[in-house]
Amino acid sequence: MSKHTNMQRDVLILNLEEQLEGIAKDQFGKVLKDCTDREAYYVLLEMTSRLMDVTELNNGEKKIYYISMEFLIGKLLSNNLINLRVYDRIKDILAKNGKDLAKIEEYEPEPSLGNGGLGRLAACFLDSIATLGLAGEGIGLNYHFGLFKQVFKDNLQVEEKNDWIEKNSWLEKTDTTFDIYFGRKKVVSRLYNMNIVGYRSGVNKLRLFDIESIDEKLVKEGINFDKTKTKNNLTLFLYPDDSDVAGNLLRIYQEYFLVSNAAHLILREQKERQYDLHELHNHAVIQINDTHPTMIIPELIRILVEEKAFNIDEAISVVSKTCAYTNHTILAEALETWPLEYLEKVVPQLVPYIKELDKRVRAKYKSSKVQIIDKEKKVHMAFIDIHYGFSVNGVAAIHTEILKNSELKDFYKIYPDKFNNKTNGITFRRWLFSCNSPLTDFISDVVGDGFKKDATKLEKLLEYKDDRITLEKLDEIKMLKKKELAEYIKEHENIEIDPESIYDIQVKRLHEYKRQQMNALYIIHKYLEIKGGKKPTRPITFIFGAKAAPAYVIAKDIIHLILVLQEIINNDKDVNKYIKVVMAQNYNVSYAEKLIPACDVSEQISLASKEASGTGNMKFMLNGAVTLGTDDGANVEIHELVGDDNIFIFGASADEVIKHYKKADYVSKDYYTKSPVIKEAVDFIISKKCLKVGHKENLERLYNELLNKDWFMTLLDLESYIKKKDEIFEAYEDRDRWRQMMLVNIAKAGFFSSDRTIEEYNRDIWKC
Ligand code: 7GP
Repeated sequence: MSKHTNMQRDVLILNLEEQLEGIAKDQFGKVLKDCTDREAYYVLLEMTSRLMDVTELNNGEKKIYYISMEFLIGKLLSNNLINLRVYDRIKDILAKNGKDLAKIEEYEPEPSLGNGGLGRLAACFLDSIATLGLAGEGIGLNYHFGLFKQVFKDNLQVEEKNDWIEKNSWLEKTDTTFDIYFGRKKVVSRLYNMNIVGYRSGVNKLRLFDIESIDEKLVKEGINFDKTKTKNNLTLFLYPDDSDVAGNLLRIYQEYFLVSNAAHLILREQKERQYDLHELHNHAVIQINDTHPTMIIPELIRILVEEKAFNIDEAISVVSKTCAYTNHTILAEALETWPLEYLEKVVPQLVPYIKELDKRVRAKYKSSKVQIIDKEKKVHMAFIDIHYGFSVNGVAAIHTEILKNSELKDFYKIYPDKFNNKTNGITFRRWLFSCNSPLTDFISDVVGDGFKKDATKLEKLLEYKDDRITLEKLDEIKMLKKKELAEYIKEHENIEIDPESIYDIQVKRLHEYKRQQMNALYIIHKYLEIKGGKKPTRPITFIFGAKAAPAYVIAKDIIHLILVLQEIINNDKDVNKYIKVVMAQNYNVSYAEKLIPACDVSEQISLASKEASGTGNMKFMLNGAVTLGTDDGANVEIHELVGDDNIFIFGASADEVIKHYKKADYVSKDYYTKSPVIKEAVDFIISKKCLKVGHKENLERLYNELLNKDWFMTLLDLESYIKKKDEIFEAYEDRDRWRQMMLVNIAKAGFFSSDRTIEEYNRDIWKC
């Protein structure tokens, strides 16, 4: 079989041009040259799918099942071409036919099957698992409209559905269907597959489950739909608005639908391979991506007991040896706890098993802090994972330490050996080779292309730290990418930006702890300085990209403030020569691929202790941006790697912040009253100027929030942020020094390859 597939593959690759012409003729009755870009996209889609179909499947005695409610995979065409090693040839053939791959790619719809970090990490992991030749699958849901599409109207975020599924796509409909029961209510699922091809390696599958009875017409306006019609709405959207009970229940329906399908699939595969289910842990390892898929634990136990004649002790034992849990956040509100009564409503068949798991914990441990079901009858999903999984990992060194020493301290005491750290990583195929080919090619010219398989080889660049030609070339590539971005922003946002200005970029989900509001306050400060006659040495372009959860009111108010500043500043002739503001609309993976290579200053300014890791920080560094950040998440490790001279760190430490929370002694108003600089910036939010273009309700709410609550301590760090930010902009003027910083950041980014992360998962947890 394998020799056969290899041969088929070689034949296809040898005749790429002929193949493409053949497909163009079949599908559109034209030669490739005459196809529109959209048609060319479908031709490439077919060609690439054929190539993947004849690439060998990764195989192994033990398989990894990475279960996640989110896989933020992004567009796939370029990435697949790179991993199949035909990218350059395809580009050449297209060029010969007067076509540009970048333009063709614009026609590929972006699947939006994730919110942010957690979902994008899952996608990077699938790429690395396949690349390392490990047999592993992602299991998730096929949301028809994914996460919403963001548009700005009247300086406010409006949510629309993102209709990403086309007739021809990477999705492959399979014959696999399962009956999934919610109590006595049944829905029929269907499995769709996507191929995930590794770099110079084999293929794995992403399994996406859908319901057969979906009704897209349920969506009325924007993203509003009847949340109670579960038989028809289960896979319409990712994360329904969970601000009401119906939203919460739907979320539980989705979670159970995911894990029950996963359990059926895994057990069916064990049977096909004729493995003894008592040995499940030797043939399968299930990585639970945050708490959302936690119900896989009681669900597997239930099936083993009710359908496979296990006794309960055996079932619990084997499942506990198979499941491992990753924690991605310490924000209390993000650690899921479901009212038992909700679970009783949605999945009554699981409740006796959850109660049994709880009973066993109670019999062993007296402390109320480790009980699965608490006094208010809420089920702590993470606690199920920790008690009944064999591994618990955080996603950056400092995050894992915080879990061990404060957030999950009581569990660490019981199970010290379960806890381990796996610092996140990113796939360099997407975040360097594909999004920044000029930089990739240049690095290959300088140090050879060994870094493409072993990212730590990037360190060889350090030998060129004082080489003027290398440094100038790096700068030239940055300028090229900045110009490309300026064109894109002109086209998509209708804002003109100056490639000679410093690009200061903050892109990530909108959340108070990430502190986009602090960045906005700096911009206000700068604006007022310029108005007062103090001009920056060089123009600065402040760029944001962020979606706010539809029900997260203050996050939407922060977007509003940024859009208001964009309008005021960009239209003010005295100021817009020096600063501009861009709030990118509908920030997603494709937009990130354009923004990141063009960035000078990477904003990573979360309140220390709150950002579990961050992965954008790694992408920026890899593309030669310099970080302005707090000692939080993976910034700490970036700081250690590049040293004090190549990063700009400010603000309170994680320890200080944790102490403030413990003592409850942070009062934002004190900072406001004491500092004229802070007061002036905060007051501007409700100034006449802002109220003229913005909405009173939103701006006043945000102002009051900052003054009277400020749970994520914006004002605590604002002064040191302003100081450091002025410093980094000044540092940019020492062009030689800045170029060296760029080089050091790129050279030290190798550690953050997700191939390294996955090797560690495999070495310590999966053992495949
Ligand atoms: C994110 C974390 O906020 C981010 O710091 C981390 O880099 C990323 O996961 C990957 O580990 N968390 C989420 O995106 C999320 O949804 C809630 O967490 C459970």
